[in-house]
Amino acid sequence: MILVATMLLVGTVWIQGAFAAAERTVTLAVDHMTCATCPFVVRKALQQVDGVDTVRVDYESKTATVAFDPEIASVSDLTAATTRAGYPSKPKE
Ligand SMILES: [Cu+2]
Repeated sequence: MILVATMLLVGTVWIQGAFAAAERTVTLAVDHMTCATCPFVVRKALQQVDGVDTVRVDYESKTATVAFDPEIASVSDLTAATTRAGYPSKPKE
């Protein structure tokens, strides 16, 4: 009986762990990207935010797609980071 309870407990912890590791992806519409160098600045700014995993910036569509851990970072952390770098952004609809 104790063994079953322990297994259930371990199972619960494991599931919570899996949830905590779940990433969220958001696409941001980024302003002021006027030349081909801008995406590198935007990408660097986003990569410096704690909890950010991958960043893909697309100059053509003026967007940044960011995969991040929602337990650590929020969308507003991301938009604040690009804004500080000179590129205001907001979640794309
Ligand atoms: Cu530029």
